[in-house]
Amino acid sequence: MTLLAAVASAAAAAAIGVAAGASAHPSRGNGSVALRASLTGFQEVPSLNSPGRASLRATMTPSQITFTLTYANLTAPPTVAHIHVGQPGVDGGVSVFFCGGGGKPACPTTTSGTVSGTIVAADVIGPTAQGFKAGDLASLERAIQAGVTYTNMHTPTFPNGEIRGQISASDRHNGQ
Ligand SMILES: [Cu+2]
Repeated sequence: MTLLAAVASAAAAAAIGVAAGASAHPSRGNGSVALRASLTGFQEVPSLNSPGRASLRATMTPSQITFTLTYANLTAPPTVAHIHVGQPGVDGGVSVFFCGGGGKPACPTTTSGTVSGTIVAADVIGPTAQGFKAGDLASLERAIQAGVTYTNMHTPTFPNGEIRGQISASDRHNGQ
């Protein structure tokens, strides 16, 4: 390779690098947002006395939410775990399921366990009564960013929800 060819090659590589960078999300690294929630009975509406606890850890990008929900000491195996749209202290409608409905697998049959998976636009069912259309992941993600979504887990003991936690979002380049 001549010197000129080497210079041209390096310039081409640099141009490709710039193009690749430009195609990513401009100001937020890879565009991922770390989500967290800590679920307790006290955060249910009204507050409940449950020994159950859970921790949600998730990573949100414009196209999907990957999640791990780790829970312990529920009074019975969970029937459903999902995300609702609602501000703290208010019950809202369901948007997407982690388990027990909405096309997701059944929840574990144990009172302590882990549920993990990925949510995409097709998993979003609403809540239509609150103006969230089925399949509209972008609107759900805006609600999550605004702090007006929560996760809860239901059991036969507490069919309206045994433990609940508001979801908080923080922008991180590595998603953790
Ligand atoms: Cu619920």
